[in-house]
Amino acid sequence: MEKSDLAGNAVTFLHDEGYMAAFEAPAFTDESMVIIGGRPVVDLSGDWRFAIDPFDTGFRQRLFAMPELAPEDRTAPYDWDPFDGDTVPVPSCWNLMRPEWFLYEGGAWYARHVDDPRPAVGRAADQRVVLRVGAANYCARVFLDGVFLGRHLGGSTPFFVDLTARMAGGRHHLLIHVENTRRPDRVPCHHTDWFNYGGLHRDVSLMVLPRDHITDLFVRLVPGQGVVADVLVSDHRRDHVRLRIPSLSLDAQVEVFGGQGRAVFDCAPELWSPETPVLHDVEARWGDDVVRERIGFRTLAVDGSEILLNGAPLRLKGISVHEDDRETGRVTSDADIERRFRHARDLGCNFLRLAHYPHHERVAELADRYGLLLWAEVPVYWAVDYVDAGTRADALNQLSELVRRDRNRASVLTWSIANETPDTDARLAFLSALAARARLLDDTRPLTAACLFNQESRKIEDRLAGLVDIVGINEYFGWYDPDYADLEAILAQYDLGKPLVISEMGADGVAGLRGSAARIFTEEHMAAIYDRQLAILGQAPAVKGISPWLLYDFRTERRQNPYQRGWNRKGLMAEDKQTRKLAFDRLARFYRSDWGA
Ligand code: GCB
Repeated sequence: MEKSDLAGNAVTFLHDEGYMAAFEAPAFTDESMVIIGGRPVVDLSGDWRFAIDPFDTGFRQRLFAMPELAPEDRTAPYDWDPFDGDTVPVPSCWNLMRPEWFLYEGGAWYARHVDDPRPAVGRAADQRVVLRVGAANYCARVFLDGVFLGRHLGGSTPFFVDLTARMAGGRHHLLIHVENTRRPDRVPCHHTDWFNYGGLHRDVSLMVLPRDHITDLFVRLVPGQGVVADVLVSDHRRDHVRLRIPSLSLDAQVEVFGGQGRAVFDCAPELWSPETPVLHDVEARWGDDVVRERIGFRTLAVDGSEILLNGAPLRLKGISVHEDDRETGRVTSDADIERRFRHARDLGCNFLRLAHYPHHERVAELADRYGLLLWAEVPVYWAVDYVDAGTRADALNQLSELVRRDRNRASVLTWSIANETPDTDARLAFLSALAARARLLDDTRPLTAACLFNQESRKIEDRLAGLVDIVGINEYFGWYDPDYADLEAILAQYDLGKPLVISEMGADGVAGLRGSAARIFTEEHMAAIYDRQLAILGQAPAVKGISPWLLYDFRTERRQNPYQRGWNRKGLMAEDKQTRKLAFDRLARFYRSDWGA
């Protein structure tokens, strides 16, 4: 019978189905986040050793703890060697690395050596080493030198692991187990309409920090107060952080005590807007540590049914986007993001809905620079388990990580807490907690969600609308729902007294499939739906924004008819991100009409 000495229990590991119990805690959460703030990082991108592990053999047999040996020096049999084998680049999605991994759902091991990045001499003892993983879908477990350090849940937000205690000079072995199993108690749950890419799909890096360092900085303009700065630091003693904003001639000391401090400065910075995306250099300095941010100051408010940016009513000319690429999956780049922005601009957009999970942090950084507004979202989508306490904690944490990561970005207009979720008491309690968390972490932005409308009464009766400031609805009249009269009725009866955004509308159309507008999946049919939709939406005073579904065709396992073949075809452009469908120009024309003026 098979044996494993590493497993510590010889043959019994074969009979132990509780083998994961030791790997569920501690959890890496938003509490361990550290703002990068322009500090240098050691980039761990590049080739890592990689092995899929569908049966969790690495855990069952504790192969993660194998000592490093050359293959010819090993004497005991083993099923996987963390020091040997295939490599894949990080970041990447394993699905696109090998055809046989395309639909792989389960666990996989990433491994590499890392050198202690602190200088060998001098003040190294005073410095901390923190691992930052940009995103790993969905659950990541981190091991250093064969020792389990903790796990993170959530596939689209960064997490941080303090390695200091285990990294005393020299070379170490870093292992990250990533697992993308869809489960009903996860966020999103096991059923979505986007591809379940697995892996370390964003950058992994090491940060070296002084022992005393700034962990967070949140600087924004608050109407009636001025510039408000919140600083979090790693120590609880009473001290001062120096804050400088040269463009405002501001050079001040912010008192910190108990790990935090707040200061309010009565000043009137030049304002950020999509037309004038002015950014200000902000610097916080505490002892040896310096954090630098570029921040746009603007005010946002919801007044009745208007969204006000710097006091002026705003009309959101938007487009929805997934973070998806034919070649790289969820892995994105500045070039990819900038191409997305160019196409949005070609449409005449000032707004992007980043569906349905937090996109790469570079999106908001670049949107700040280019002057685009963003809807940022967490994947509370469809049938999440609204009862399970662990699921709620996971959703709250993903929201916290998103808000804390991006709240300094002027481009982020609104946090979206849910998409098309059922109106139950459990869901309402779950989303009330999320709304409260978002408001606690950020006092400057309206909240939104894609709410449901009642098909019979043709009204938005979803109780979620009461929790948010901007009401979103996804509607597919002309496509899933036949009767445009229902859309007209929903708009005519809208009386919630809050801005209404059509967060999705659209239709599938196969690029190059031309024919009668009566035939579904043709470009003509898709364009005809846009024409009718835009004619109706353009007449509805309640509608303050539109973000049709969506810019590019995207991969999704559940769409398998001959027109789709694994792709959602509602893109205004094909998945090559070049070919425009007829509907592209229809939307571009609409955004340049009186409605968009
Ligand atoms: C929706 C969902 C979106 C889907 C889309 C569709 O309502 O929010 O995730 O991809 O419809 O294409 O059906």
